[in-house]
Amino acid sequence: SRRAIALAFDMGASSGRAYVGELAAEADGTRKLKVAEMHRFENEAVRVGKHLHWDILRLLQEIKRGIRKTFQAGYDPRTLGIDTWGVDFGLIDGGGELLGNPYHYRDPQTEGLIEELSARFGADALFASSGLQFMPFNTIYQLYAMSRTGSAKLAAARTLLLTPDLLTYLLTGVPACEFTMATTTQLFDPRTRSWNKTLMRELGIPETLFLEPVAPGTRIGPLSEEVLEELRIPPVEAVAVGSHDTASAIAAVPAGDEPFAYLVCGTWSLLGTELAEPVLKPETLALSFSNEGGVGGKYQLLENIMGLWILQECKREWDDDGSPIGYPELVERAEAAEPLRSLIDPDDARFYGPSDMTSKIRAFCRETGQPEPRDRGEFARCILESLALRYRQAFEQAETLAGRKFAGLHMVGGGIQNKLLCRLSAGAIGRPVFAGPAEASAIGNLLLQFVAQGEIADLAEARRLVSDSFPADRYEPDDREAWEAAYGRFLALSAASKA
Ligand code: ADP
Ligand code: LRH
Repeated sequence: SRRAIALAFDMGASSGRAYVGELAAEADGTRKLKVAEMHRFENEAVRVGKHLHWDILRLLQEIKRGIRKTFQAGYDPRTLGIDTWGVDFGLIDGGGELLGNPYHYRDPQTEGLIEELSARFGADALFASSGLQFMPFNTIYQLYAMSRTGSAKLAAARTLLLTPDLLTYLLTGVPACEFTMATTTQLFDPRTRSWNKTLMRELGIPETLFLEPVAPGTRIGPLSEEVLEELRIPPVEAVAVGSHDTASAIAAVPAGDEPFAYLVCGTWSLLGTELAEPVLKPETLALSFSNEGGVGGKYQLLENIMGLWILQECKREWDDDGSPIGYPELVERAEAAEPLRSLIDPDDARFYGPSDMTSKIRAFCRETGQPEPRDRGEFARCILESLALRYRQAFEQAETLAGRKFAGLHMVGGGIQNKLLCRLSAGAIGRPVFAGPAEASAIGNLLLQFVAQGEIADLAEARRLVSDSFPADRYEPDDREAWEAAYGRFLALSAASKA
């Protein structure tokens, strides 16, 4: 029989990667998860006229390349799973074909729609019906933008597939809708755990587009004959994992039975805690927290924070200017820069859109009476310290909303390769940070495939396997007084910039 091997595709907004995972018994009888990177590729928005798109067929091509490389390396995965960023989707016509290139969630078409729908339905009612923080990218605003402009694609569509479901469909021909992704749309009602069809009707969004969600760990079907022939591989079965990358990452947080706080640190920073039920009270909305569906029937009470996107965009600017710089060097320069010289509010709306990031940061500093960063090290330091202070705010808000205290913060995701950020976060929060694994989304993705394969029983067993297989790094808080003063400054300037 085939060994317990699975292949995960984790598609982030900045890069995609393929990880193969194998459950292997150690000499002492314990099981460990061994992972190896098979493929990695860049991902970015493509601008076409006024719109931003994902190059979805290129992503499909990279997935095929990753599958081929995995078999060439001698692995024989039984299953394959895909997780991606949330909210985005492709539309399928009556003949089963994809209607055009999906929009990128930073497409400007949703500008002003949060305000419009909140005024029309009432912010509290709108929030209670989805449990989600109002983010301009949520699927509801994207579909409403299409419906109110009479989109021909929307009119021709028969089925909506969220990005991981779309990529799985392109490989298998089987349309499906996975639960954790469904909960990022703001059209899914956590109270009834079903689609909010009344809201869809009122917004001119055809309710027939939406399939019944399936739970993470559901087997979807074999890769199509065409794909098997093209790649010359034996049958592989696609599994719906925690298909939202955030849900997959949280599934791989090496926490035990105690309540815990996590930070999924990539393009976005998602900070929160895991609960059995959503928290739909007005305070959740007031603090801009979301209740997203998680693996194992859990709910994730978390806040979307702008995250390393700001640094990514500065780096892109420098790279495009012809003097490229790598993250390790950027972090070194930040390390050498003067501490706490100037701070920004990372969630200021101006930082959401692409381009001109260094000018936006300089303008924020000017407007708030702080010195402007002068070089790359100072820009990076300003972004990282501001994020760390913002994490403290979200950490405390999560404690308040959940009515719990956390011993420390588990940090996972690509951002933890930035050790300076981990250290600053421990300092700002005043609690230890437990960092790892960096490839949490890919690992969580693999774990759910092993659940589908019958190799792992549940989420608790999955997390034990992570802590046995990938020891976390620990960062201790330092310099209490300096951080307290900085936090006061941060709160004042973020309040001032909102006013
Ligand atoms: P996503 O899944 O959203 O594409 P990742 O989890 O891959 O994002 O994290 C990407 C971020 O990780 C980058 O924005 C960058 O700030 C950080 N990063 C990646 N590699 C390094 C590195 N070698 N050193 C420091 N930071 C890094
Ligand atoms: C992080 C993430 C986040 C949001 C955003 C669109 O990659 O999935 O949870 O949904 O992307």
